[in-house]
Amino acid sequence: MVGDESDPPPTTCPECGVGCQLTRGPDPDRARGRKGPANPDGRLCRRGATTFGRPPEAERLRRPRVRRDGELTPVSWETAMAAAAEGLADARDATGPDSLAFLGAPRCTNEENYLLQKLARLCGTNNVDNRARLCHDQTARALADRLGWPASTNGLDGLRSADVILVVGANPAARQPMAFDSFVRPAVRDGATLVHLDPVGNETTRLADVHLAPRPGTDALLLDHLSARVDARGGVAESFVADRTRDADRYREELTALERGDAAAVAGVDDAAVDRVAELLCERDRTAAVVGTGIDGQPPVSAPDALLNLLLLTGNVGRPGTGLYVFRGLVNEQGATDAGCVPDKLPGHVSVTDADARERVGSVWGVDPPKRPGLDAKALVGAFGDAVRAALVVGENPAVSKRPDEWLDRRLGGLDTLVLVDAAETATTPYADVVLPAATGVEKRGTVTNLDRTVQRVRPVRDPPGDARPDFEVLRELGSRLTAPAQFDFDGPDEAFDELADVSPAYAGLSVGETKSSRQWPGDAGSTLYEDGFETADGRARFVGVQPPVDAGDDDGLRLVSVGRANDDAATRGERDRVRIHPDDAAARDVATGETVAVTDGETVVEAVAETTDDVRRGTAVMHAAIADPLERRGDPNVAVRPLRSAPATQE
Ligand SMILES: Nc1nc2c(c(=O)[nH]1)N[C@H]1C(S)=C(S)[C@@H](COP(=O)(O)OP(=O)(O)OC[C@H]3O[C@@H](n4cnc5c(=O)[nH]c(N)nc54)[C@H](O)[C@@H]3O)O[C@H]1N2
Ligand SMILES: Nc1nc2c(c(=O)[nH]1)N[C@H]1C(S)=C(S)[C@@H](COP(=O)(O)OP(=O)(O)OC[C@H]3O[C@@H](n4cnc5c(=O)[nH]c(N)nc54)[C@H](O)[C@@H]3O)O[C@H]1N2
Ligand code: SF4
Ligand SMILES: [Mo]
Repeated sequence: MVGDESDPPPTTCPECGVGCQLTRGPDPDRARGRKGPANPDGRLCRRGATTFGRPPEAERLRRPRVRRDGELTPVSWETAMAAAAEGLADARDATGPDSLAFLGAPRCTNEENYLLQKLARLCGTNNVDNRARLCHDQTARALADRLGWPASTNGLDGLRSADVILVVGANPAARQPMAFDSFVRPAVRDGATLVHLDPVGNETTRLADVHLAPRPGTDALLLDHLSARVDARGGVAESFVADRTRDADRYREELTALERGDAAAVAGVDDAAVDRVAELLCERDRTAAVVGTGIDGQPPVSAPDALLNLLLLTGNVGRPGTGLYVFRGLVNEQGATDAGCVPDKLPGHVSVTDADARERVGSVWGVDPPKRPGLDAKALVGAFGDAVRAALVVGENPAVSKRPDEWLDRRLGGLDTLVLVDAAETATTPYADVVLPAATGVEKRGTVTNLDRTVQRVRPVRDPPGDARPDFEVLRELGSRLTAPAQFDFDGPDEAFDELADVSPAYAGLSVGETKSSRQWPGDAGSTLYEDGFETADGRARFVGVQPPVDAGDDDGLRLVSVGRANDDAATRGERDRVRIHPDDAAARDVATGETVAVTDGETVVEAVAETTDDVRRGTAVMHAAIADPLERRGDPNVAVRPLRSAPATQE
């Protein structure tokens, strides 16, 4: 790391998955950037620079509390830990280990995540997950199943040498600003072409040469269509496809059956623009793709699989300047899954159903982990009060949800014991039986893994308020109270990291010492994965078939697109309050910019300020997740937008 000797040592920004380096500066409220692999210029985005104020001082938890006579009452740590352990143990003893749920931790370190899943598994259950993971689940599964690892294939610096950067369902210019500014922007300045594939134009589109705005949910079709156009133009990387992939013939046959006009019409895009992108993919040597939350979760189709087909077909995997980047959200979303906070995966992404893997982990843990996969985060909350009787929730706020309030109230209220470890008071706190105050990412020690697999140090740059403690200490203590104490007898995070590296094939060979500078997993692969072969049984990457046709939706209504994250405390008021629609759709509904409108799915009504803009494709209504959530509950993507004018006093 670079910097003055007098500077406090750098830590990793806890605000997003980019993993910029920062430290304390002269102004206690402002973080100062330090050069790191993700922010080589040493700059920070606004969110990173203001991290010390998040969560706000006034909302921080300072004392452990236990519910007594209905009230959360301040108690000593000893009393709180005893109550937490007792509640979890009671449920396990009465209704079995699978009546426990362990949730959260992408805001926590690798070591904390390792302890959380070890605690779950030594308690006898694989019910451990976090919901942030689910936002990128299809992408991660496509990567793991077909290439080997559920992670970005290349390092961020690889984007600098891309000729085409295809951003799909993401807004990195606003959501991962330093990754965008440090790698995408300079690449474009040096001649790379940015293609944005998103129904909504956003900050990222401003730098794009081509914007394809498909109907929401039609990405798989559009991407298959692109592959068909590439194939028709003779742009297939034939020797790569022959030597390094399989099932290409079947896929290419299916592509020829795609009706060109139909595909473009269903996706609602201009076929000439599709041809332009196909031409770019054929003519330029290196294409890299960046994906966000918008491409994921479009069942029954898997858009990430279609994107991976396109990259494989054009030979754009396994070389610098190519590949698929998962632009994850929370600081340690990647690390949480690497460490095994996944209901069907042990540390290092090995399946819980793999007997050899269980035995290998069991030889370190003294007892084999359970073999039956657990429930995912969504299913676990859905089982609260039924099959699940007690939950340990570490840095997650399940009360903010797309589910109806009454449903949530019943679920969260239905647990016998809810133990919450959080840095701040949240909407979930009122349901808790035990609340434990946590130190945040700038107040603790360990490592986190960013969105390009770089493992970096977290160091305390200030003290936690009141009696708040690092999650590591809480989990270590719970582990020794609930399971074999020797299994949680870690001196500190470094020892836990060593054990993680020991049991995890992803982190094998990594030492804590190396993370002082920063190292990418796995092993010696360096920043570009799969240069010599894929991590699959036969070393080849598989094509998957063309996806079934999609229902493009109802053209009468507007299709709701939500952007951002409900829990984003930094979203500006303007961003949160708006519904953005195309001027034609506004005119058809007699809606003007700036006026208050009702957005409704027929049941729920949300008021918003209309903004008309041709950034938004016709037939869509774009809202921030903070206000769109209630509309997403029924799973009906169509909404109506109508003026909410109070009738004027004198009407003609
Ligand atoms: N400032 C700030 N930055 C953040 C966060 C924050 O709260 N504040 N949160 C972090 C977190 S946790 C996350 S997960 C990331 C999120 O990062 P992103 O996923 O980049 O966030 P969004 O802005 O919601 O972008 C999603 C995009 O998908 C598009 N989309 C929606 N439906 C479809 C579709 O069917 N097809 C296609 N192609 N696109 C579609 C939307 O129009 C939108 O532009 O941001 C991280 N960064
Ligand atoms: N309905 C709905 N659901 C969503 C989303 C949505 O927009 N709407 N967004 C999805 C996305 S993209 C994401 S990432 C998830 C986010 O969902 P959550 O992870 O639930 O959300 P956050 O509010 O970001 O973080 C949860 C808590 O972590 C605490 N925290 C911060 N640092 C630490 C720490 O070091 N230790 C501990 N113990 N706690 C800490 C914060 O105080 C905060 O209360 O939700 C997903 N689910
Ligand atoms: S881009 Fe992400 S990691 Fe970097 S400073 Fe901004 S919030 Fe922090
Ligand atoms: Mo996220």
